[in-house]
Amino acid sequence: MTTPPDHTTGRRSLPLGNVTIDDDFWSPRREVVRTGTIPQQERQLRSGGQFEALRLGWKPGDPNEPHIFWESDVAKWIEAASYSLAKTPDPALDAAVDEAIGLLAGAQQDDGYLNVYFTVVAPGRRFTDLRDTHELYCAGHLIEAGVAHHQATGKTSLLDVVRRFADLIDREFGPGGSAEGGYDGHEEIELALVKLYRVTGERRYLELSKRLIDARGTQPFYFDLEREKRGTEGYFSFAFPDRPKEVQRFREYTQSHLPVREQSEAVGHSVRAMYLYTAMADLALEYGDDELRRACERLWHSITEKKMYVTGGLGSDPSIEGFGPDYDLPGIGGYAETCAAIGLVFWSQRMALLTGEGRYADVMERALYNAALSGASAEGTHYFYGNPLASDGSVHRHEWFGVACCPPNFARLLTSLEYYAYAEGGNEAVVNLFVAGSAAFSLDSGAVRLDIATGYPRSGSVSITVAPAETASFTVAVRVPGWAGGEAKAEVNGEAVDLASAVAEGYLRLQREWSEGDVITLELPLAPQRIWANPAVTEDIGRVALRRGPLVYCLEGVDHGVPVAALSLPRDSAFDTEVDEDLGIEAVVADGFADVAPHVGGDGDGDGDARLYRETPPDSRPTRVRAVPYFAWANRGQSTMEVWIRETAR
Ligand code: FUB
Ligand code: ZN
Repeated sequence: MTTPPDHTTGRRSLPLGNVTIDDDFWSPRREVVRTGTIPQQERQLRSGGQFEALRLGWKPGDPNEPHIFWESDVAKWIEAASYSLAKTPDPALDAAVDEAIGLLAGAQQDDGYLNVYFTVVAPGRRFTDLRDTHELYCAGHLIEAGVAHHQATGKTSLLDVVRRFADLIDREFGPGGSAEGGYDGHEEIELALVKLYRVTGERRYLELSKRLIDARGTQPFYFDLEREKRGTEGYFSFAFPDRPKEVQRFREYTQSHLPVREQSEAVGHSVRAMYLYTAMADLALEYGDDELRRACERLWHSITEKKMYVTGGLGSDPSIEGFGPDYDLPGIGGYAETCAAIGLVFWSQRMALLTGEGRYADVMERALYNAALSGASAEGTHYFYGNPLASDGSVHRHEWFGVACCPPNFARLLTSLEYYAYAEGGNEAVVNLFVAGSAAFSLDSGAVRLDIATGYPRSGSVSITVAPAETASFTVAVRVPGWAGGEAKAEVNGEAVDLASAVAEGYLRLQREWSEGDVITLELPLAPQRIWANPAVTEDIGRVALRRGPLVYCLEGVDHGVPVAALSLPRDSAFDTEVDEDLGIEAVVADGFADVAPHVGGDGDGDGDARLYRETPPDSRPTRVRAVPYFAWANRGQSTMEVWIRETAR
């Protein structure tokens, strides 16, 4: 296992091998990914042609033309499989990964170039349509896979391949290169190059990332220049026929309307935005670049105060798979792509590392436990692309997609949860997520292990046993989630800690001399909470959402005899919790009402008044309203669903 060299400033996440996860909530889900999701995705990639295309055998006229995204699907699968292999040896999976890497190596051209589409479908057109054709997006995913595979297995087979490709890109996008001054239409490679730098120590990869970031949005606009040079509109003109007329909108679509350092409002395609902002935060940390950091902070404000669903979902406008105007957060008809929530997990983690502020990890937790986790079914083989906050009953997960970005993204997130749970920096061990298991830190004062016991998120009790190699003075920083709202309690070795003075920037910072066996306990309040949206979100006026700890809840028709739109919850009704045996987690229940058509004749036979309009109000019948965690919805058949519940005064 290779540990990234220490040439970063501030905090960094722990290497995967330093973290063990043995957790009632996450371990079964990760096992499902290992035994169900990863094999299913391998089958899809084989039967769909993604593996086969790498043999470069496709010829004009053949069916199943290799698609411009395909390497990214294979790469994300390799990345997920690598993380899985790092934890659980599996010779068959290892062999399948080696086979895929062998195919990639075979598809690589002598000069290092690696992209099937531009090798067999559109040869001679490399780097001529950066805006649309995802060349650098695929390259970025390949680089991430190469880094993950090397870190997980110690092998360099894929790392060597992607380094040669990155070297070519460095040349082509550098002075005198064919794409000098260019950058990608779908950001991804920028964050990947930072990873490549960290694993190789080669600074030119970091500098290339910064060049791509700084070129973006400068004038003259590169995408205009390349179009003039090319003489055609670009690969996606069939999907965006109005693009030539909506110049600003489509510059925003790729976040290339302004230099990134001048951007303040999150606009355009939300997955692209997340990958871009992640790289900006990475670079802000690596270079100590305050201007980039301030841009990240402004964009953060734009998203979390005006554009983020309560689940951590992003993107309300399906026509661009991206952000709508401020406060535009429709339920039905919204988008909230799984990849965007995963991207928000990435960016939040980087912001937490950059700033040391817990509010960023709060959002990471929100996106992880809700909008990202809903992306796959309980059995790990069906997926959501969009994760809407309401459904008329027509929404369900799919086995695969023509553009299959979300499924392997989900797999790589769950298999690399280790990276998000902890961080270290200087003499501080940081706990960001509450996941049972252990974590080994290398602090200035020496080695320290933390053993975490918790039933989170089903229970709010977290016990952290501190085990330094020898008694030493250092800080353990434990995130106290913002949602705990001052109700959290903590003890060290049974003695109460005054959180009012010990919590700074969202972390309980315990600096003292620690000895083996010292125990920190944190008690987080898990009583269900009501949440209301700013009335500027007009769709949510008169509605309330429910949260229990990090989990946002929703109503599903399957739990009620009526469509969920008929249900309402009085503002003062008390909550109970009960275990949902099917879902294996607490449901929240309360007394509410169901609006039904009045009985005809009052004979109680259940026949409703079928007239479309009437002069009398509907019957509002007392009913038990039952909410389940959003991530778990659509696992019990198709039915209606709502996160934002109609609220009544009484
Ligand atoms: O374009 C590549 C990926 O496909 C995007 O990130 C997703 O939004 C989907 O369009
Ligand atoms: Zn996706």
